[in-house]
Amino acid sequence: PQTIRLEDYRPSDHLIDRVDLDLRLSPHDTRVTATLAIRPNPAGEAGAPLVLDGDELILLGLECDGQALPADAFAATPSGLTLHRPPRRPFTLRIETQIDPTANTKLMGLYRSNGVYCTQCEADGFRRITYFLDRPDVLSVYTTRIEAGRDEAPVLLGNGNPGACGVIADTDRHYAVWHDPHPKPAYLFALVGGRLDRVATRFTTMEGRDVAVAVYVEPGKGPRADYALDAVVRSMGWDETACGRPYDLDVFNVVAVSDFNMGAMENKGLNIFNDKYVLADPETATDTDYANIEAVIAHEYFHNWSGNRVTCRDWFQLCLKEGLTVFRDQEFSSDMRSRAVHRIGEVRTLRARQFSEDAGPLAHPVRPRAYAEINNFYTATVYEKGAEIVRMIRTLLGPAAFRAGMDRYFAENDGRAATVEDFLAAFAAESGRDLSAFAGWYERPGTPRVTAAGIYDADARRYTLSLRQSLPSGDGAPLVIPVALGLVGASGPIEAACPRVPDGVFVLEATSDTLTFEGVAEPPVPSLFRGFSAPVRVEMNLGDAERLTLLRHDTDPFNRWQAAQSVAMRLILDRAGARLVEADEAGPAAEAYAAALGAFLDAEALADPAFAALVLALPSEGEAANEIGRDVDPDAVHRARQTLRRHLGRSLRGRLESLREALAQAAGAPFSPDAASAGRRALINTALDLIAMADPEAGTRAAEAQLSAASNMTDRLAALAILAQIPGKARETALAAFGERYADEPLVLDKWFALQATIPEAGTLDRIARLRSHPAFAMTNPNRVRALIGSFGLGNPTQFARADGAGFALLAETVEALDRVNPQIAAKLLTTFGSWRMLEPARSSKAGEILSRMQARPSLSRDVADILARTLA
Ligand code: HT7
Ligand code: ZN
Repeated sequence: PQTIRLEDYRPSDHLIDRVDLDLRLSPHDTRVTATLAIRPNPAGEAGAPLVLDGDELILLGLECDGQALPADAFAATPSGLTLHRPPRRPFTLRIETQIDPTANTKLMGLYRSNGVYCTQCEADGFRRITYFLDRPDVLSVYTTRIEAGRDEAPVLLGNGNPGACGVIADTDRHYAVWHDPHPKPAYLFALVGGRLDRVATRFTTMEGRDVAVAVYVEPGKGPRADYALDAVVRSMGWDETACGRPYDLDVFNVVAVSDFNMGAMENKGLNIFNDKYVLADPETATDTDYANIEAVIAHEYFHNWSGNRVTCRDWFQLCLKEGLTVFRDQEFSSDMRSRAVHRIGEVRTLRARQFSEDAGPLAHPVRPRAYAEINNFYTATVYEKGAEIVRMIRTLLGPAAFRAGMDRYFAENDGRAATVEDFLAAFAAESGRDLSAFAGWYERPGTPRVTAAGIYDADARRYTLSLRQSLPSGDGAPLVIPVALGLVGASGPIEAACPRVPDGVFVLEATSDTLTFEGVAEPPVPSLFRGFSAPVRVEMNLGDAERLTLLRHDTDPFNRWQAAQSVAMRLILDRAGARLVEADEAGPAAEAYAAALGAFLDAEALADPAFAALVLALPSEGEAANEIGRDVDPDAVHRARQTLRRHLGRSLRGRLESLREALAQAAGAPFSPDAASAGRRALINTALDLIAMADPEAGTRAAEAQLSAASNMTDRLAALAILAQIPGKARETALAAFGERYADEPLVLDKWFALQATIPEAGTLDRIARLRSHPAFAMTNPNRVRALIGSFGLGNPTQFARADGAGFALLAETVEALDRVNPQIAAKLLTTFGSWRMLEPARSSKAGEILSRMQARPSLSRDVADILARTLA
């Protein structure tokens, strides 16, 4: 496939100022008439042909300034329309195309989800609706007329503000016109038509604009949209008060559909969502679902400024909108919930998804320099590491200069398609800082490593800390790394002087540097990268006792949690490395760790249950594998982690049982999804999980009791997850009952599929084979595929990477079958092979064989071929 390179960027030779669309919706034969006001771009090449993008289009008609074009004036194929000699002045092109939304299983362009017409145009789906300059630096004002059967699609929605609407005389059809005054790239175009229920409210902006806010969902699901609607209103308020960004249309609509490739889409004034990120009630949604809904609703809404008002010049700049908007939604969620707890969650996600991506064959810079298929670059690196870069800018500049830089960025680039350079220039101008060395974060793939070493001179009361940075790619200038740090002693934080650490932040700009702290009265433990101030791996030779000092006394909650994680990680790695068997004793280091956790729980668990639940949770098997880095035996990692869990459960059992009792009383009724209540449930369920590890019989009884008494999905699913880990009749009975109870609840069935796919037992492969034939399983529904097969690849390391290769084979078969239906989701599934080279030789050679066999198959999609080529490179 053709490679597109950043260095080849050229402005478009033509611009399209206005787009008038007329769409006559019909299940198999939708007619689209696009009237485009085109003019030569002064910044492009004069007299160049007009080359419009298309994808699987049928051209029915073409006129230029009202005249049919002679056959030799143009060339049309399903994938493009070229006018060889377009007028060298403004002109109007009228194009009629025919499309089949029902046959569109790729879910890009116009398609039908459960009978609802909807669109997905980012990154390049608009060209599946009409021929167009489908690139983000061509901005146009759109007017859209949508026509459909009144019965089939009583609700017709478009971008912008509503205009005329009415019935079409003597027919069963009606129409609605929408006008969006804000120029936008084609990827932000959207329409929806269908039978939908509406929940609505109003919001008055800081500028006094009265906005009608609505959420549309499938009939009967209205009550499940209340939480999302409330999240929209809170997002609108937050963007005003925290960032000074008001909304700019008279309506803001959100629509939830069941078949959707990603989480949601920020189309101007008409956000389209995966059901999963809208629908919630206590019976069907977990606390995590509620938190995700809040975050994704906010994310898409915040794009209205970071992405829509200021868009991207080209797709290499994707992080400009995605990294920034993730940062903005993280800040929002931190303000709505516990900042410390949220930060820990962000970092767990980053490490699980982005660090592993950065360590494998799919590693790429936050701003890639080349791509074959842009849909494969909606990655954790662009999103999550992109957000960390924005966070580092704030840490370096401080909140005031950061806010001024953001304001300047929005003001200078409003209505423009911008670049990363425009973004950095705004902060440089406001702060007076040269950010050119910092820009390396956008260009260099791989997770930097910072190695620290300290020497304490008791006589001089001096502590010397040296820091050294290195990147996997080795060569190149050092990065600019903000290191938030402090010192902690046996009895609490240590105040010590170091002028190079103003406001607790040192900026590491050289490959190595040394800091000297004076007036240090006792041996300190350094608390480095507080709040995870940079996306790096930190290496320091600290003993468990020193780390547990941080757990006890650090003022930074993130590093308190990190300290417990580091001790647990070392215990897991030591066991996995020695390939100890399960029966082996946990050992004195594990005893000390459990004792420290016990003391921590006694002192703090009831005051902050959410934080306590995180401190109790061990690093995942995936994280441990990443830490090992080579020759990984997933079975050894699994056994090591299980042994530590069992040991914790046994050591802390009494405390965990008392905590469950105390918290259950505090939890009370009715259910509320707020962060404090969710935190109590998190600790109750973490405690039960450890108790069940220590005593599976007692755990089974308690989980069964919780399952039948639970008033909400969080507690019910947690109990089921615990039962699912314990082989036997109780598990099978519980799984069957749950499946029956929620047979008509697709989002709950997804949880049920996912839970079974992640059982770490040999029988899981057969179980998945059975579930693939379950009537509710469908390749056409991305959520279902992600639930069953994606969860298997990502969340079941011992079975996915089975020594006999059967797990890899199952994944590969699914990718091949899915590639014919939805290549984008197939390619995403294939990324689960990203860590294959890290496995021990027998397993990695099995994976390599299966991947090579797939590569030899004819007619792979560009999406899958691209991931395969990079995974095998
Ligand atoms: N900006 C949106 C990206 C997106 C997308 C990309 C490719 C294919 C399908 C898609 N659906 C949504 C989502 C976001 O990050 O806000
Ligand atoms: Zn986004």
